[in-house]
Amino acid sequence: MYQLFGHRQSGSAAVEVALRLCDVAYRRVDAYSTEDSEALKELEALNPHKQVPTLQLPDGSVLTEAAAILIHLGLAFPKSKLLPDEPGQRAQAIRGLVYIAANCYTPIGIIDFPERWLNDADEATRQQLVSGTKQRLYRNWALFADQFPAQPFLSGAEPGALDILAAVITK
Ligand SMILES: N[C@@H](CCC(=O)N[C@@H](CS)C(=O)NCC(=O)O)C(=O)O
Repeated sequence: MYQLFGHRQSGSAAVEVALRLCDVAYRRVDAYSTEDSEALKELEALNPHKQVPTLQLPDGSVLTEAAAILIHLGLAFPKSKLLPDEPGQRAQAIRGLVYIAANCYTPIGIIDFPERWLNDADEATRQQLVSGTKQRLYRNWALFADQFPAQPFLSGAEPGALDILAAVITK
């Protein structure tokens, strides 16, 4: 069975939606890096970043990185329609997933944990980093909207992994 390490209101929601579209059995383990628990120790053993989503596959192997997990599920379960069948559309969907991971998900990690990116900085300097990163994040979403038109969905005629990740990460 799949085992999804996740947390409410986090990026793991995208993987949970995808697992449901794949119609596979999974168990969700609630864990978050700042909340000490047995589940967190279990998560750290699988993913030293202690981040969610982390997905353990039925064969015991571990997948991290939301975009990679969604691409894997889309390829492994074509009937889920997570990825478009047509190669050109599929390439654009994969590009969009990687775009979100690189340009939108990463800045959120800086906004949530600015102290990880500045050694010995005072609060005012941290807030400056947070504010600059937020502006960059909004710009990156605006450029995403320009480059990935909905037709009517980002994934084409039906909603897919790109729609799911965009919906979750914008929230
Ligand atoms: N590169 C990872 C980022 C995952 C991530 O930042 N997850 C957040 C929750 S949305 C998290 O676990 N944050 C806790 C931490 O970084 O300590 C991905 O693309 O999946």
